[in-house]
Amino acid sequence: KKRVVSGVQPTGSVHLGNYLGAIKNWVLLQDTYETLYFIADLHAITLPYDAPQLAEATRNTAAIYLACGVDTSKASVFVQSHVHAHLELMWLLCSDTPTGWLNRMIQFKEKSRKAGDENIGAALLTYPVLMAADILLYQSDFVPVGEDQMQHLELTRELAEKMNQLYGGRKWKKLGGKGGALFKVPEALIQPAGARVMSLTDGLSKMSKSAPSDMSRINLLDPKDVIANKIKRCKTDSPPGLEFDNPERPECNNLLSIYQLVTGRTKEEVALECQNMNWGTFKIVLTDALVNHLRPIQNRYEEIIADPAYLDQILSDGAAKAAELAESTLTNIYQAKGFLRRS
Ligand code: AQP
Repeated sequence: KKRVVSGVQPTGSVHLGNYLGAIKNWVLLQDTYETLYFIADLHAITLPYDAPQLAEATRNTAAIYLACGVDTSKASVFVQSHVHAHLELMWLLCSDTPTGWLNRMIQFKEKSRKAGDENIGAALLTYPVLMAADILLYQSDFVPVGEDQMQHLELTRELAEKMNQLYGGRKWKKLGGKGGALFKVPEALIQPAGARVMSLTDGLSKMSKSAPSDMSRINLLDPKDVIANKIKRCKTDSPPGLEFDNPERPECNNLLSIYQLVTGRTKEEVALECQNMNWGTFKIVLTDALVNHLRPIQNRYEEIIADPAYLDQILSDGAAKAAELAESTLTNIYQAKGFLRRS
């Protein structure tokens, strides 16, 4: 089976964008691919964060994966920091990553501008190298990525090629290795259309954990009345009827897309159903659809979080499995970079 690796950061609460853009697709992928889904806690510390909350947020995010349907009989679920190989490989990759590549990253430029100079740790700059390590460590074939992560995946691919060229093949063989490529060059697994969920208060920005207003997102664990209130107050417009794909009506397109994704209907069906609806009616329909879709997830989440021993076991099994898969890549890269072998 081809291998897929992905993760979500335990920063803030998981929202509808993370779910529709990532976790919901993971559940489909686990039937076809060998899948590894991690909670990206090491990535979560690249911007100022709240240390006393990190452990709990990590557990909660793991529980959300399971509640959304990630099945540990098919997928490995683990905490990134529990598999030390991620950090080791990152350092080994860092020495061959030109800082110019990192300075070019749009996300680095944007996040550092927002955070202010004094808050930018070196980890924000090296974040894409850790992401490359997450992927290359497992010789992943595919990485499900949204548009926002395409540039980082491209850097991962360039880095894999560079490492293969610098240290792989005959050079590796001379050092006692098997030769050939050290790293598989991963491909992007393009997300299904419509999976970019936009903010409820601005149809041109993506729904995001770090947006200051909670009114801009639906969190997966929001209770019914909170969802109803957020939808009631979300940004709309005045033209009659509702339609997809009108660039003048980004909020309308976003809310219809959300409706389509949570009801599982086709775009044509939704377009037909909503073409003559007014906002008042649609908001009630959308709220019901969201509440109904999220209720079973929220119920499962409550069961999982109430049983810490079960969750601990899953995370421990997942980390053991991942560490085993990671070991051979790590051994190979230490050897190819000329390190003295541990006896
Ligand atoms: N709005 C979104 N629509 C679709 N997919 C989204 N993702 C995030 N926002 C949307 C996808 O969720 C996965 C995990 O994201 P992450 O936790 O690594 O961080 P992120 O991409 O930075 O997500 P956030 O929630 O928006 O956090 P901040 O506010 O920190 O930027 C990824 O697959 C991502 O594509």
